[in-house]
Amino acid sequence: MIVVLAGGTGSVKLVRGLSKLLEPKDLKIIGNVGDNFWYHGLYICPDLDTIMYGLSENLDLQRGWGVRDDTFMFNEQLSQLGYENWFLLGDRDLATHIIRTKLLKEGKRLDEITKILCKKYKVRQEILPCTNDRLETWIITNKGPMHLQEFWVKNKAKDKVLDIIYKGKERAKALPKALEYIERAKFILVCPGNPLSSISPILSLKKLREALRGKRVIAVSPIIGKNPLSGPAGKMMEGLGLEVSPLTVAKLYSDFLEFFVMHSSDASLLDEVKNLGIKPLFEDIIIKNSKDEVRLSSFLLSLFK
Ligand code: FO1
Repeated sequence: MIVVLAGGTGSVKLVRGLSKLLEPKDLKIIGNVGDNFWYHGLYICPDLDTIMYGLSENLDLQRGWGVRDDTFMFNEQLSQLGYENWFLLGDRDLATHIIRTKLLKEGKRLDEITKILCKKYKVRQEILPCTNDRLETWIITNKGPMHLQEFWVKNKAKDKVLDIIYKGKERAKALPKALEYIERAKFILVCPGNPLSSISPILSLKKLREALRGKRVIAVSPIIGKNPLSGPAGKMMEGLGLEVSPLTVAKLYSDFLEFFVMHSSDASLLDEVKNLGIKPLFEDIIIKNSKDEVRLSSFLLSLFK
């Protein structure tokens, strides 16, 4: 059984690849909740939904989020009525948020709700939120603190990043089942998500990070050279005074990482990564289509045969 730590729109590609090579019971996904937020009275869980839609062939693969072939009448109507509409909720996608919010208001936990939604969407793999507690990624900028979605979607990442905090991390408890699966896993894969906003919220859960130490953990770099594969990782790293490089990611994960897969063009980092006590590997990590999803997934699986 393999556990995947997933966050952001890049993670779903590897999860989809692995799902084609493994029995559903052998693939457990622990999802980021740091970018969950309340919007117009609805509780939105973008990373959990992206995986759920990706595994049920409902994902809009072009955007990397939301439901394919969706329409945006609800959004247009909000705008016509003079309400904010900076976060696009597609008409089909809306059903997921309404059901989730209704179940939350009935007192169900986020892991229970995720299970119910996955069953409705006929997802056979288990998707777990990393915690049921409040854990939010906030960006401290020159314009003040703001939720990740406000920084990224509303303000288009134009503000200067001064710091990143994971609100609630001291009190949030890692989902016991997530810890159990990490313990039992043959290996744990850290997806090529933004290390600061998609993966670190998961790692900010003390027991979860501790559980990874001593386990076989492999990560795929979300950066090639100086360029993040997607999203605002570069801007965030620069804001925190970190070099935008796969090496920085290796350092961030160095207390638990066994293997780090980088793009073949980053081979010059071999010694520096080795010096961190991590085994460097070089591969074509660019995923352009479903063939690449399976190619990179089989490479990862072959390492633990
Ligand atoms: N990203 C955007 O850039 N603009 C949007 O309007 C937007 C809406 C949206 C709705 C549902 C959903 O599940 C994701 C959505 N995303 C949108 C993606 C999301 O903001 C981020 O890319 C993730 O949170 C990062 O993991």
